[in-house]
Amino acid sequence: MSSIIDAGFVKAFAKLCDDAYNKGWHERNGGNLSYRIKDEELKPYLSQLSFDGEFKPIGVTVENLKNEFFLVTGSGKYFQNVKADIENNVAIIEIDESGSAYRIVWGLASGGVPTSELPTHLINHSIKKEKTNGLHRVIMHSHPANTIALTFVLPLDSKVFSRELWEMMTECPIVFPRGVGVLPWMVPGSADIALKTAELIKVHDVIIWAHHGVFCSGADFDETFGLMHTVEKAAEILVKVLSCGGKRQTMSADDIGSLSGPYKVNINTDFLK
Ligand code: 2HA
Ligand code: ZN
Repeated sequence: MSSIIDAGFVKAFAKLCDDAYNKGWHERNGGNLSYRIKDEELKPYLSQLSFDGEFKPIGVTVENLKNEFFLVTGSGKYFQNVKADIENNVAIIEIDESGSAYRIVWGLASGGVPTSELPTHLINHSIKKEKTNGLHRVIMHSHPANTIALTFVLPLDSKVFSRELWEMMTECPIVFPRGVGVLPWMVPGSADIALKTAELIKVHDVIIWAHHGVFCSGADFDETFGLMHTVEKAAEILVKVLSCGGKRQTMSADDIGSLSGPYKVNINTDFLK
């Protein structure tokens, strides 16, 4: 039987870590990634998991995630190392029957615990599972430089950020039609950042944490990486535009709104006023 290391979802997880590291979004142990594994993906490998570990409290209750399995990066682990040594840098965790505790069933072979942002990831998975009827499975947190830079110069307002990023590239309103949510600086890994992010993720797929990074949700690895990439590229264009003395012309609110029909997306009209 083949090793779980060769499973398609494990390889895709490692590829995302490697690609995101190569983009420069994951210095040192920065960022974290989680994936809600499909039953049929895990089934062939159940005999390679170990179910004798103790359940530990998550710190929050995520009822609709009970008995689910997640592949998650380890706390203090580097994205840079995931591809070469997946077994020591990531873990598969199982959520218990109550949705309030987890245990490691595979990975972190030489010790360790899941990402410090685990409660944030799980609360937000819970909301996205409900809001997308189970479609969204990936949550990614990165430290992309241009998006972070903008949190020092733009007002920390979801509408302002959404409009500025949408205007930078015609694809943007199509790729993130609900816009981005923006939060002020908060302590990473805290209950407060988890709950405030959860409020915004009901509406948006992308949340910008001021002076820290980006938190985003998507259906699969390609889509989630692509979302992070699109946001960060728009931010890079805006940094260049501001460095060149600012906009001389741009897309109007009407231009942006006119993309909804042909591209069959529902662009957030609250942000077009
Ligand atoms: O180091 O990025 O937000 C992991 C993080 C915490
Ligand atoms: Zn971070």
